[in-house]
Amino acid sequence: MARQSAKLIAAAIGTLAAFLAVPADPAQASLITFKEGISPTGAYTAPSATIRSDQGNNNYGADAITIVGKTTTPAVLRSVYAFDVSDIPDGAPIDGATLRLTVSSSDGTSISAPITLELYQLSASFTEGAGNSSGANNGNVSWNFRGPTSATTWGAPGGDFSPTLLASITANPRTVAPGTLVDFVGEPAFVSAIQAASDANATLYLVVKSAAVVESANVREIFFFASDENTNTAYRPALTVSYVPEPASAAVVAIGAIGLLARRRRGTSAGR
Ligand SMILES: [Ca+2]
Ligand SMILES: [Ca+2]
Repeated sequence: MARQSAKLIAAAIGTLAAFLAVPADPAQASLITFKEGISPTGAYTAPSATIRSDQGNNNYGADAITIVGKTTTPAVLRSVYAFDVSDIPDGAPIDGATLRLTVSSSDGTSISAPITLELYQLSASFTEGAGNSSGANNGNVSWNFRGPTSATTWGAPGGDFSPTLLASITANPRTVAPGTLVDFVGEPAFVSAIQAASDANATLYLVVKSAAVVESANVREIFFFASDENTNTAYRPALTVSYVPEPASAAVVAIGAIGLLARRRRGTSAGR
C-alpha cells in the first residue's frame, strides 16, 4: 500500500511537472460573455441607454432599443453601455474583446450609404435610469446629465470619452436587416481598457457614436439596436472577452485534479 502511494505521488509529480513545462497557449484562451439577464449569471445587469442632443435632459434607460446616428432636425444620437467585468479571473491576461450589438430594425428614411460607427471609452460613470421610449427628465443618463441627478452633468454634453478609438464598424442604416450582428472587434486599446477595468474589478463604460464627419453632416442616418431591456434576450448587447488562464491558477487546478484522482484511486482500492 505504501509502495502504491509512493507510485501515485511520483506519477502526480510527473504529471504536474509535464503540465507546468507546457507554455500558455493563446489558442487555449477562455471566453467570458457579459450580457444582461444571461451571462455570467441570470442576475447580471449591463445598463445601456440612448442619449440625444435634441432632448438633452431626457433619459431613455428602460427603452427596448438604443439609437445611434443623426437626424436632420438636426440631432445627434449616441448610445452608452456599462459592463461590470469583475467576473474575469483576477490577474488573467486579456487577449481579445468584442462588443456585439444586434440591429432591431433598419431605417427607411436614412441615407443609403456606408456609415462608420465608432466605439470609445467613457471617462465617467453614468446611471441608467428608467425613462421609456418617450424619454423622461429624471436626472439619469442623458445628453446633458450622467446621473443620478441633474446636478451631475457630463463635463461636455454628449458624454466624456477618451479620444482613443477602441473599435469601429461600417454598415448601411437603410438596408441593414433586423437581426444583423454588428461586432466591434477590439483594437489593442479596447483590450487594454478591459484589462484595466478587470484589474480594478470595475465597470467599463462605453459609448457608440457615428464618426465625427457624419455627426456634422446634414444627412439622416439612424441605427436601431436592441438594448439590455429588449425582450428578445438573444439580441441584447454582449461583451465577450478572451483571456488566458493564469499559469499559477492553472497549476492550482492541476494539483486539485491530481488530488481528486488520488482520492478516487484510493477509494477504488479500498473497495476491492
Ligand atoms: Ca437595464
Ligand atoms: Ca437600458
